[in-house]
Amino acid sequence: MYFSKLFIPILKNNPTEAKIKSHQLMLRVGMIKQSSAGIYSWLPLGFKVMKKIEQIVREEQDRVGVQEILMPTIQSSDIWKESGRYDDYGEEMLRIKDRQNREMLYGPTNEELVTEIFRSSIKSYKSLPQLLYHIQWKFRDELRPRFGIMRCREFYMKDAYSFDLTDDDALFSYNKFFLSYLKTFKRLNLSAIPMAADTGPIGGNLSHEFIILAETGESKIYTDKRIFEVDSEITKIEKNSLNTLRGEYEKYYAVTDEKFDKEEFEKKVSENQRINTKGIEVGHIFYFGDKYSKPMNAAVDFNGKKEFVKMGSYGIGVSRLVGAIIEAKYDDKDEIMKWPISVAPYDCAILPMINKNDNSNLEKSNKILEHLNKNNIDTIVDDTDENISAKIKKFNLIGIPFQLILGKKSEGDTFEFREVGKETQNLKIEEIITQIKKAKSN
Ligand code: 5CA
Repeated sequence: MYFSKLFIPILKNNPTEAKIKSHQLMLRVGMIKQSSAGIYSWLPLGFKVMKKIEQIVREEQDRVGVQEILMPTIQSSDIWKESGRYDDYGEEMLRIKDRQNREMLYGPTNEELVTEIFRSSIKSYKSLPQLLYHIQWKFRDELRPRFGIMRCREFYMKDAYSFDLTDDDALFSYNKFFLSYLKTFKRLNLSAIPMAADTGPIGGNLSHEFIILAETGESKIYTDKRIFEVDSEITKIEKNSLNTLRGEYEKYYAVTDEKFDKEEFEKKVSENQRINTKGIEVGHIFYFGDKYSKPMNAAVDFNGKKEFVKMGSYGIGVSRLVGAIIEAKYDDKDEIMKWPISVAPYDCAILPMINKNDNSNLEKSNKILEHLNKNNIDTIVDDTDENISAKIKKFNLIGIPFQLILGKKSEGDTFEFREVGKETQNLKIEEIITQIKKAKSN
């Protein structure tokens, strides 16, 4: 792929309207474009990253047996009246009328719709558990949309829903998602910590937010720093091991603002272990029993007895994660971004020094490009006539993890090559391929 042919509208300077680094960088390198307050178009670079995140989220849901569906963005108000949330949800809900004057809405979340789908087909406890998810746009008319795609009005979310017969089974489902979230965030190269959280308009009494620490985050958190050392490695999904895993985290005090109790914090956490900072909520899981199944009459037959199913819901902010990764990885002082290779828009950038009357480096680039592509290394060539230091500066911002520089130092069959932010090496093409492949397989 050639840079000059791509739609990557780079800005010379940081846009002044952006207050945090992820918002600045996303506008600066042309990942997104605002279309109205809190609503964005995703341009090729940003969209590529988001799609890769989405795919990792999907694979980790599939791996634990959650079934993918796709529900619409527009919902009927009827089911929300049944659950009682139509009035409760307030002004955050975008309400629409169709030409028949029917009250519709743009879904801010899907508990009602998925319950309606479930109750229309599942009648026996033998079909339980049912675990369903979709990845779909949501709309919340936030009072103060800000920080770009971090708190916006239209955003992309993975939301999953579990249906079980008993509380005990439902907690097993909850713990299953708990583990799968730890794995998902690990694959995204993020350290996201589960913290006891408030349930807000979703409801229920058990809930965890998955938080990554960041000064620019909007969630205040209070935690024991030993929680960062808990080992999340569990391979078998069994009831006991899952209970133990969640227990390992719950040993340590870790809560969000609404759950904070100063006395408890000071009693449970010694002064030198206390962390009181801010974080970004990238996921949120809830257990709410029969909060929706009862008013909406979603029940199964259990040996002749009618049982309302026990439900939970599990969200990941797929679009927010793009910004969250930038907050975690971007060094805005030196203006260096490095995407984790699992979500990078390209694996490698070839940066040739191009002189007016000499096309040789561009020709070399084409050959290397072909070679890398054959090895499934997604590569971009900067074929513009900018000077080499401008190209390096630009690609340090774009954050492609590997750079192959065709300048003075690349001679014969060795090339100047580096992982962004690390020392430059002189390597043969085969060595370069091995290094990139190794990074991709980790
Ligand atoms: N139905 C439940 C779980 S599926 C639910 O809606 N949970 S939520 O409200 O916590 O949202 C899930 C995730 O979506 C959050 O953890 C956050 O990462 C993301 N999110 C929520 N609101 C916004 C927003 N305004 N902008 C960007 N991402 C958001």
